[in-house]
Amino acid sequence: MLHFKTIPEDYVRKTVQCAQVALSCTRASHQTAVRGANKPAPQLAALTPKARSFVERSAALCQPDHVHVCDGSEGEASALLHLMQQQGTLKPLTKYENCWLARTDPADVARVESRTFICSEKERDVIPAARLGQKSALGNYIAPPDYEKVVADRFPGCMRGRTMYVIPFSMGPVGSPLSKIGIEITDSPYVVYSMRVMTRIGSKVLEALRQDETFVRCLHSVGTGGVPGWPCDPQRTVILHRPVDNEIISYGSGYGGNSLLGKKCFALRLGSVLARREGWLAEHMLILGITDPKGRKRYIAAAFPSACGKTNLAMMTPSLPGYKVECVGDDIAWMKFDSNGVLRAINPENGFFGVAPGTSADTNPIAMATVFKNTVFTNVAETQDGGVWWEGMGSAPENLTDWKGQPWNANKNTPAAHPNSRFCTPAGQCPIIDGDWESAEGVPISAILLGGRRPAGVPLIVEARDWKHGVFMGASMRSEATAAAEHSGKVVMHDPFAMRPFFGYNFGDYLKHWLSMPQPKRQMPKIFHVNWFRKSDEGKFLWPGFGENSRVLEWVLRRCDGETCHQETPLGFIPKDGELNIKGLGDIDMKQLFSIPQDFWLKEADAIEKYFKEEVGEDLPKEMWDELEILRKNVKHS
Ligand code: OXD
Ligand code: MN
Repeated sequence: MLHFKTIPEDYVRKTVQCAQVALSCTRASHQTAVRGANKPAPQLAALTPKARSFVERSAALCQPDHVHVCDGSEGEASALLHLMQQQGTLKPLTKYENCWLARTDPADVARVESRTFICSEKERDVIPAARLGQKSALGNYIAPPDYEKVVADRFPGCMRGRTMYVIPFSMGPVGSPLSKIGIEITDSPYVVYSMRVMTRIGSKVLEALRQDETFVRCLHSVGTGGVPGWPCDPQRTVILHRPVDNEIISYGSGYGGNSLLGKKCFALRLGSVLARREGWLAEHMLILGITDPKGRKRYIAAAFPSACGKTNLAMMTPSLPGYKVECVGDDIAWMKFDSNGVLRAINPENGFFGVAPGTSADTNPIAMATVFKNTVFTNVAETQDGGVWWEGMGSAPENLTDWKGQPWNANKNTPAAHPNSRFCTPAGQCPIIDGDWESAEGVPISAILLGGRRPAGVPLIVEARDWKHGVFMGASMRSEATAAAEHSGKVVMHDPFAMRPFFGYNFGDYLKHWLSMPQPKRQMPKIFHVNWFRKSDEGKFLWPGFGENSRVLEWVLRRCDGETCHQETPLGFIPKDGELNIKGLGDIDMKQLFSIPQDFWLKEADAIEKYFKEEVGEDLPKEMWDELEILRKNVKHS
């Protein structure tokens, strides 16, 4: 809980009762109204008592000049855009409709995992037994007194001279039984505008709050420092989560993953805790619908680490004739078994915060058809005619301005767009958005894919023998590091369930939660591990990927239908010879693509054992040790 004991009461009254707040640039829609001492400003009167108390305490702590409760209207959005242009945060991209370019401080470009903490009374609530008191690869723990201190060192008075925005937001369609509500308080108009894209915000959420007062408290400040137009405090950035109090506090960064608190902080870290408590799953997964040539539609959820192609798969244009893919979400899935035993998923988000580099008319034509209106681009390169460019989009136009605002010199070997540059775009304008993407009950999931970037040793697709084996596949996932966080180099990292940066609680308990899912009368989705990224000894990709991945999905669907198009291997089931449709693909080295090198897999089993022992220890469910032994035995006898 936030304690604001040192802030004088009359300050709260002054700020909150008298400062009906205003986007300083608009007069018409947001006039400052000075009210009588006992009357709350109308905006604050719209808040439920708990929400109001959160706002009042935050105002007392941060001491903003104004408080503005966001209504989510178009007028408010235009006022924010106007303000951000004045402040130098955004510039219009005149080539497109309602598109904007933001350049961050070069020190504020990615999620900061090393400064992201989960707070709980007991360290073991957060960190598996093997790493208690030490650095853990599966999350950072912060004790309650340290948490309080971090807040006390950063927040008092941090919004002086600024407006404090109050954003009521819903993760998931407003009113769905699977959705949850949060209130983010921030001093960043960029965050407000982006939250408006990425979540559902405003009056309709306040209305829903009146039915059920529960919400997650999210407090964010960009802090002081940074460059003109992009205030931030990279040296002192910190992202805190306190699940027991439904609280998230973030300081010092405006970058999406650290500041749009509905996304990673709420939907995954706090979400995973809520999901465990309430018996559902909050996962780092895309959701797609796929219709086969017979017109049967199924939904698939898929977990890949950041920047491994989730958006591409979610918006895939299938190369196989007669197939159609539709997108429900590209990053996060909240899934719950319904009363008929069907696993139902919603995308809690309302937009795509996608990695721009690598997105092109070849790799993701649907994303290209989505992002050139109503979008905020961050840290991409700018073309002379008011457009954008990034590596992988096609050949570079003349006279580019790079992501730092400098003329780009192709010979200098620095990227024009930052590798983690992003588009933030409304999901509803995706041309293949699924008809049921906002369905209150969620879409039924038939299969779950897990995967990562594995240049060596790991076959294109392997089906888990059963749920337990699938959980082991998730627990032992590894992938090459990408630019989405502050890691460097191409090191292959363990990233269980693609959730490594996003666990809200002890990973051993997370696995137990997954293992508890099968119950009588539940229809368990099949689980598969995929790897689009295997390379030949010469360093060439063995599989074309992108739209051709529909061939792999076709096999997945056939397996879901119970076809015996599989064969057993030491790792699980792979397509029987001739059963993966590669017609028309030319030269595909299926032998290498599906080979299971014994020495590689014995080493992999050792690496998994080391990881389990050193990172999890006695919190690892016994079932995982059993599965590891099965793997090792199978590989030895292969
Ligand atoms: C993301 C990430 O932004 O995973 O989705 O980093
Ligand atoms: Mn992600």
